[in-house]
Amino acid sequence: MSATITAFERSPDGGKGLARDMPVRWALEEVGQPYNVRLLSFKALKEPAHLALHPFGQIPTYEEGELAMFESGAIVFHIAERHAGLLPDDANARAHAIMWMFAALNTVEPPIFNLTLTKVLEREEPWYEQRLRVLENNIRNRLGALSGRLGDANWLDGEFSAGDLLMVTVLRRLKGSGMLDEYPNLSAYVARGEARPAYKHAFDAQLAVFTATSAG
Ligand code: GTB
Repeated sequence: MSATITAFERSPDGGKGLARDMPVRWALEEVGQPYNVRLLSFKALKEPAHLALHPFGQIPTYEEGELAMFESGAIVFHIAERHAGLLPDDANARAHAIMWMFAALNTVEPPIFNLTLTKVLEREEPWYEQRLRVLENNIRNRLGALSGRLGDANWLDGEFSAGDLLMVTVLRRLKGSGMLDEYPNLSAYVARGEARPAYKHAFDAQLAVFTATSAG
């Protein structure tokens, strides 16, 4: 039975693939699993039917038979555990891939997310520019360390894994900021992720939702 995920009926990013259904779609494409998508309005996110699946009233969710889940990282992990292609068989290599999944979401994403929040919510504050510099510095600290670790490797730890999938997803949020361009190996890493056929299928699928809903 194909899984069903939820996504925005009309994503605020205009189809740039920044909403969190994107890593779930990408993971499903990587492991060759078909899926259905239930599109939700912002209003529907906070209605009882969806809150029963997701206590915080967000996307994405994942339903597969009796199983219902929320949290994109946990969903990607579940997909990676159930199907070959996103986690190595070797126990230590697998542990490393899982470590990179957490590093992406717990260590690299928070400073990037903070910058996004500040740009949206604190633009009018007198200390805005100062805060921006601090947040950008925090991000550069993470990017510098990540860049150093990646070096000239294609992926973070051997073969492409769910760790790379989430790291590329997180780094994509910096596109347009210019910061990623300061680290050519990270820019190339993101480009390698985006060049994967599974990524392209996932990206096109989420873009098609936006194109269809904005046409009418
Ligand atoms: N930790 C959760 C996860 O990883 O699944 C976070 C889920 C989450 O943040 N969902 C957001 C949501 O449903 C959408 S992805 N928000 C609606 C709400 O809270 O009411 C976050 C997001 C939204 C929009 C853009 N964008 O426009 O660029 C990017 C990312």
